[in-house]
Parts: sequence; structure tokens; C-alpha cells
Amino acid sequence: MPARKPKVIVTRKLPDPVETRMRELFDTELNTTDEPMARKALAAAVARADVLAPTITDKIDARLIEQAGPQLKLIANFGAGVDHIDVEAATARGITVTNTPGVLTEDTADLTLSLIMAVARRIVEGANVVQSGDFKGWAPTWMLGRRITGKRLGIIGMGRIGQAVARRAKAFGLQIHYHNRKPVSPRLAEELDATYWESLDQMLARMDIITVHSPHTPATYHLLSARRLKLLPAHAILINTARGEIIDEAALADLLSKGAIAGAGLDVYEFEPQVNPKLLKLPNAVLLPHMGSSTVEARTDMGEKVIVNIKTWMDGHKPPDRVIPSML
Ligand code: 8YV
Repeated sequence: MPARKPKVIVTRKLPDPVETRMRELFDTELNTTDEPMARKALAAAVARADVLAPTITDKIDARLIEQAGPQLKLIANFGAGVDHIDVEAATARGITVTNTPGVLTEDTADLTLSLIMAVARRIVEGANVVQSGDFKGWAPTWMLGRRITGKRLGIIGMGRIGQAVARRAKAFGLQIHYHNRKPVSPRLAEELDATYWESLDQMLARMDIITVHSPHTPATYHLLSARRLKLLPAHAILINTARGEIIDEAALADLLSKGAIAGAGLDVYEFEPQVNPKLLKLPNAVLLPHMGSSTVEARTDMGEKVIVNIKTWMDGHKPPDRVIPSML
């Protein structure tokens, strides 16, 4: 830890109050253009910075970490997911990695429920009809969606966000099912009236709605593979507000266009920001531009977490949100 103020390089524009506070506390370099930093600029940043504050749009892989100067001691990520950072390579070089868990849970869960509603009740299609001036009047058999109440929701990944989704879904009358590395506590299972499925395959075949809330790790890459997607009933809808890489996007696009899956609500994509062109044409796909945590409150709190992690490190303590490779 340097005696002077640490040099903190922030890769993207952050909310104003966050940037102001960072400039007060640290020797902060901001990205005023908000253009994602090119590889060369990132390499130059890790060569000079004591702390890098990146986001999901920066690929911090082992090769980039090799280019870091010996002074780089902390990567304080603005975001909960750290799949864009080679945490093992960083840790091996004595660089601590932190993230911003907890503060985007409720907003991401809200967006998940919005997508469930949007797909099941055809909200975007309906809104488009009105906005394009094509609304000719009510009809008994027009714009029919599917009821939410009483349906089976299968949650993949029952961490903070999965649980927040379950709480909301229960209030909507959905039956809660989940697949996770291990079952939740008996108290929580009772509170949510949640059924644990050890076998993901078995759960997929029996759900009306599936929603993904696991982190993207080597173990969850294409967890919803073409084979597994085929297990879904034809009336099922699939929601993903976690990471695109967890679903084989090409296989999903094929199944949706054939009507083998009824609909999908996606906020994240396998090759973000590229979206499979087949998906773009489908009326049964509601596609959002990675907005799970995009509320003023969440983004400000995420920035606050970044600051607390840097400040704690600067004061010689262990930052609260350290990412430990063995926990990934
Ligand atoms: C963030 C997210 O906006 O926190 C995450 O993991 O997916 C998003 O909600 C993004 O990661 C910012 O880096």
C-alpha cells in the first residue's frame, strides 16, 4: 500500500457522486468519454495503477495481468459478476479482486419478474401494437398470453438473486422449484415453500418457467446446452438475467423459432453486445440490453462498494468484498 494517495484508474464513467468521492479520496483517473477502454489502454492502465476499477466491459485475462506493474495490488470491480476477470491469475500475482455483491440483488430480481410478465403476457408486443397506431379495438381471442399464477417456476442458482426472485414469485402465486449446488436451509425452504431438484435435467422437464441466476464459471458455461434446452416443455419460457454464456444462445434461438420453447426473456447474451440475429426477429423473445442493475440506486451503491473496498485496502485492512478463487 503506497503512503501517497493510491492511483486509481476507473475504466468507465460512474455515477457523478461516486466519481466526486473517488476524486476526494484517491488519485483518481476517470474515463470522461465513457468509451470502453481498448486493450492497449487497459494494458497501460494496469502498468501504472495501484488500483484498477473495471466493469464487465473490460477483459482482465491472464495476459493482461502479466502486463501489470508490481504496484497493482487491487482490482476493485464495479459489478457483482467477475467472469471477465481471471481471479486466479490476479491472486497468484498478489492482486486482490473485489466485487459489489448485495446492492443489485433487488433490482435484478425486479427485472427478472418484469421479463417473466413481459413474455407470458406479451407486454412488449402489445405496447408495440398501440405505439405503431395499429390498435383496432379489443377482441376476445386476440393477444392472449399465459397465466402466471399457479405455474411452476424453476430457479437455477439459489444465491441472493435467486432467493429475491423466489420471494417475489411466491407473491405472484408461482410454485417455487430450484436447482442449486446444495439445498437452501430448511427455514428458507419452508418460507419460500421451495422444492429442491438435485437433477437439473429432471427439473427442466417439469417447469413452466425457468430463470437463470448462477454465476458464469467454467462449471456453468452452457449449463443450458442444446441437449438440456430440448428437455423443456414446449409451453415453457426461459428467462436469463445472469450471464449469456450459461445458455447455448444459438440452440435457444433455433428452438424458439421452431416453437419448441414458447418464449424467452433475455437481459444478457453469449457474445454481448452482439445478439444472435435469429433472436432479433422473434416476437416471442423479449430482449433487454443488460439492465439488471441499471437503477440510479444500485449503480450508486455499487460505486459506494467500490470506494469502501479501495478505502479499506488503502487503510491496511482486508476489503470486505474479496473474491476468493476457491469460492468461484
Ligand atoms: C453490472 C452485472 O451492471 O454486477 C453484475 O454482475 O451483471 C451488472 O448488473 C455489470 O456487471 C457492471 O460491471
